Amino acid sequence: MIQAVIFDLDGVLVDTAHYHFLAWQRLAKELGIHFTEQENEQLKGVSRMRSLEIILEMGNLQLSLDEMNKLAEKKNKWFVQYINKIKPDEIFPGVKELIQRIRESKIKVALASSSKNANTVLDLLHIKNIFDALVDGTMITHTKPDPEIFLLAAKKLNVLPSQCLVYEDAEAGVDAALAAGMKCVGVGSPNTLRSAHFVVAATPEFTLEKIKSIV
Ligand code: B16
Ligand code: MG
Repeated sequence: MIQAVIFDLDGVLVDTAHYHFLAWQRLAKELGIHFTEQENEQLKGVSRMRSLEIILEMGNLQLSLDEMNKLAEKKNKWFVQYINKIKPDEIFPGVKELIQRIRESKIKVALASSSKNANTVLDLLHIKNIFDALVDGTMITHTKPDPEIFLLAAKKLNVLPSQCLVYEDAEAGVDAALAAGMKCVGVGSPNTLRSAHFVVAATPEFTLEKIKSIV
């Protein structure tokens, strides 16, 4: 029986994944590297630095750590500019209601995002207080696909990993949930998320009734 549900943020609760893409694409363009939305799938869920490494590898570029830090900072500045315009109604339709129904049925709810900007996004969406626990990129050493982030969320909720269900839009996130020994709902395309236990096109499609039917 599922005792806790853990939500990823970018791409599961709100479309910040698109803003990450726009900021990385802008940086890639400056560096003369061609970078498509398809290639962006590899960046979802992984850390800022790892994302930059992947883009530099695509362009066969080798830079010093100092130069890389400056580029990562630049991308983050753009990303923060984009997300500062987020309004509370940008939360995906039906998501808030789903979280409320889960909580009413006494199942715990946590947020686990690799992003160091997760707190800002939660504030802008006015949803910080609907979670029993929060874990973000500032609290972990190893980013997804490492299971650390989800194991920490389970620990904070005081539940066993096997009693948790994770909602994830990233391949790296699905791998992290499975490595943590949790059940996983992939939100997005069955092609990219084929290792998840279930795949839906949008977060609320995996309803409370479906959560309760997991044995
Ligand atoms: P930041 P999630 C992840 O958030 C994003 O999917 C990923 O694209 C991003 O690189 C990562 O956060 C770090 O974000 O640069 O804001 O610290 O999907 O785990 O909620
Ligand atoms: Mg995500």
